[in-house]
Amino acid sequence: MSVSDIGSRVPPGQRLTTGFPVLHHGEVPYYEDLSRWDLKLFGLVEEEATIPFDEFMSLPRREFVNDIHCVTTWSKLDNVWEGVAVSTVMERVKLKPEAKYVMLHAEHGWTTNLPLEDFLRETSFFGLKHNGETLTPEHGYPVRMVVPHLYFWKSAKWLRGVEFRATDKPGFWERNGYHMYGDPFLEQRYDFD
Ligand SMILES: Nc1nc2c(c(=O)[nH]1)N[C@H]1C(S)=C(S)[C@@H](COP(=O)(O)O)O[C@H]1N2
Ligand SMILES: [Mo]
Repeated sequence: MSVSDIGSRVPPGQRLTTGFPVLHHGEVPYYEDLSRWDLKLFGLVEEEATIPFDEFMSLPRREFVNDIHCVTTWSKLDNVWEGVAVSTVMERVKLKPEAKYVMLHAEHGWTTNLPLEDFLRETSFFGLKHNGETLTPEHGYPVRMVVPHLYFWKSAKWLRGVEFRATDKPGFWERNGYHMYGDPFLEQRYDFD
């Protein structure tokens, strides 16, 4: 790959890292009993669904390759993930027509918001492995959302719920000054950007 190709993949104000920094608010959850883990699909759906851990682990998986961009200015190219496609999980629910936004709910009540169409994009997925290794607790084990076309804070670690909503509502960082959408190529870092 030429240097100019790499240049077009790195959004303004970002620099490359080959490491995998760990960033979050609050405590890393260490699960002792995953039989109590589940993923809830709720809100504007005909019937809410709960997917228990064993069932989620047996869903068909795919490889996804992407670049990730953290609002704190690091970008990491060529990540290889194993994950479950959003379309696979969405087979469990039927959306009501009013559903236009998604709130992702993580452990400890952490949340982040995004438009439904960005959640449904073919490049968004439920991540289980990164570069060949099962996610570490620090990076979101057992399941994290990955939405690579938005700043990485939208990629909720320790995901436990997906809520379908008619209206947008700020999640944790969005209430604390971050942008409601967060396109890295438009440098939508803070709410005034
Ligand atoms: N549950 C949860 N998910 C989260 C966060 C968090 O605080 N809690 N932080 C976000 C932020 S700000 C970033 S940059 C990425 C960092 O992911 P990483 O630690 O795997 O690099 O996770 C995102 N997902
Ligand atoms: Mo972040």
